[in-house]
Amino acid sequence: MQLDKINKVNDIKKLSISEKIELSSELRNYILEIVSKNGGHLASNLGIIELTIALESVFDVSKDRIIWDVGHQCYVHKILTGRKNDMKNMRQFDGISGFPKTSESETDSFNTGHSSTSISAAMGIATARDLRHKDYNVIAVIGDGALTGGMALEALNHVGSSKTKIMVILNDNEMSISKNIGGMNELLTKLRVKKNYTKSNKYGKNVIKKIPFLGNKIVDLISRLKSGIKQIIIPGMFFEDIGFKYLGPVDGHNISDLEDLISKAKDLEGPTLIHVLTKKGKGYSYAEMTPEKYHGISKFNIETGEPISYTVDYSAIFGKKLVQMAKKNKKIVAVTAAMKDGTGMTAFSVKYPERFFDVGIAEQHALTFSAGMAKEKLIPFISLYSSFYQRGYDQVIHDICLQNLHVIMCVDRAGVVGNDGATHHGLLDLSFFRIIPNITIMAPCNFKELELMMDFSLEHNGPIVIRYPRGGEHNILYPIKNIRYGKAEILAKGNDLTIITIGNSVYKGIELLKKLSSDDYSCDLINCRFLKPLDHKTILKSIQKTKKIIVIEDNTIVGGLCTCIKELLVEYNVNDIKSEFIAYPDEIITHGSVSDLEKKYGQDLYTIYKKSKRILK
Ligand SMILES: Cc1ncc(C[n+]2csc(CCOP(=O)(O)OP(=O)(O)O)c2C)c(N)n1
Repeated sequence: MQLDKINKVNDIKKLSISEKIELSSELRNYILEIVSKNGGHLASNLGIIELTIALESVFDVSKDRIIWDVGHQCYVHKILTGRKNDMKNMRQFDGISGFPKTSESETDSFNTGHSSTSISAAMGIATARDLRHKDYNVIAVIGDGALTGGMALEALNHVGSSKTKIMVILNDNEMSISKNIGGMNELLTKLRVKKNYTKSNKYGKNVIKKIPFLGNKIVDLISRLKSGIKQIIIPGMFFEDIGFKYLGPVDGHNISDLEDLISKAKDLEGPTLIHVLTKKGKGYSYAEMTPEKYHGISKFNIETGEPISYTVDYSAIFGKKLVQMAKKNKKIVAVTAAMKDGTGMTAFSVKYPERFFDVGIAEQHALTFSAGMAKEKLIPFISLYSSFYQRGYDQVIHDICLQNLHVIMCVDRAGVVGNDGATHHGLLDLSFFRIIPNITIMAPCNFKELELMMDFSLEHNGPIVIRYPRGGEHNILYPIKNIRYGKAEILAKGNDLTIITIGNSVYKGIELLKKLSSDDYSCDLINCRFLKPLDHKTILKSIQKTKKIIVIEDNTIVGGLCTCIKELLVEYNVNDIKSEFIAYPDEIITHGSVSDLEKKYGQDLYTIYKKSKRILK
């Protein structure tokens, strides 16, 4: 087994090309086995095996800096840099992360998780290198999907105009999570059909010679460049125009060609871009056929390709309801930023293609684009994951809320998301949305309430947030009443304790209520429904009665529901209250299963029960 020879950084350099080819197929099996057990990002990693091998053969990762954009494709890199055995616990609580982490290995040059940051980070690292007179290579590996993100384009603009020595590796598999879209993709399509680079390729030179007047001069110029590189530089249009030397396209599954091209490009000065063509899901037929299904996947059966378990989730309920609403109301439009499947919008895209917009990984644009449509009386439902709203925060404030526009912002994957970890948890949104003027914030406690909130949001003329979690495990069966603006719902009445909660934490309130009832306590249980405006009247009335409160939310302790209640107590001068506040601490929350994380951070039912008993004593 070649994999046995890979134990530490740079071991890959000791293998011959034929051994590396053998290693590629062993890596495919190994990654398949691990992801089928732990879940994770399969298709992207299967597609980038040869490219990673080539990169880490040419560069010295103990000193050169490779930045993996998004970072979901870093599994091969982890295996090649001494973490082969740790992969078995990847994404598990106390195991290694599924994304690059500088704290995990020095060969992880920069933390990633959100898309399109690699070229900016590379430019920063290379600038520091030059100002500090150091000597190492800086490489950004970015997918064609991530290249649609505004930040990547901003960075290309900066890097291209600089003389900074940076290598951008464009891993082009024609896919974002779904099929890649947009003008940048059209540009890449033109470049893809150029003759592939091969070691013996004289194609470039011949093409250049044919350019009237200048052709021979360019060839002369190129000939003065280092020997061996001259035949591989061909005009790459856009990239050349903005200041990069464009090389490729090269077959991303041919290790020998890749190594040859990368090592030649390594000697070039200034910014270079190597266009690498890969196949997402390579080597696992199910993933090759439907790469979007195997982009990020939970545990699955390798033989059948089918997931081990499946739960109906909030995203699916959202998507289904949106289709029903759009049938009745022609003003409804749907917007996603490259997350059609994840946000449950696939059915809408099929049924109403003219009213559906996938704008690519472009959250900022997606939000202001929605604002524009709302300004002219369409009703946009935009769905982004909670942590990706962070990208579009100014657009929410400046373009949507300041103009008080009727944009319905659906916040998927709110709360802890589990194994993807710190970069993907949606623990900040209640806090950062709450401080924006004009905004209304709601969170449903079950599927039915989500549907009612969507109906409500259609009638409410202003910016509105509906926040819901990943999955749907806690879809409590509770008779839910219609929504009234700013009104909480009292789910149970009692005298000993006020339980205040919202959204996906309501089920914890219900479980707590049951436990305390069997201890002979009676409680008020308040489902806030609205974080903003908060139903002060209902909450205060209850607190004044019981004098004891426990607040439960799945957000950071800073700035969300807990903070709202603390502010309320101060504002209304409520004293002599016993209280417990259950929320995630003001820390970076790690990865692991949701239940492991709940235990670690004191969000599990047992801890909540113990804390409530403390104030009831
Ligand atoms: C800001 C942001 N938006 C959305 C995502 C979700 N996301 C993760 S990977 C991905 C597609 C990336 O496509 P590409 O860069 O081509 O890489 P590939 O997986 O195809 O190799 C998306 C949309 C993200 N990580 N960050």
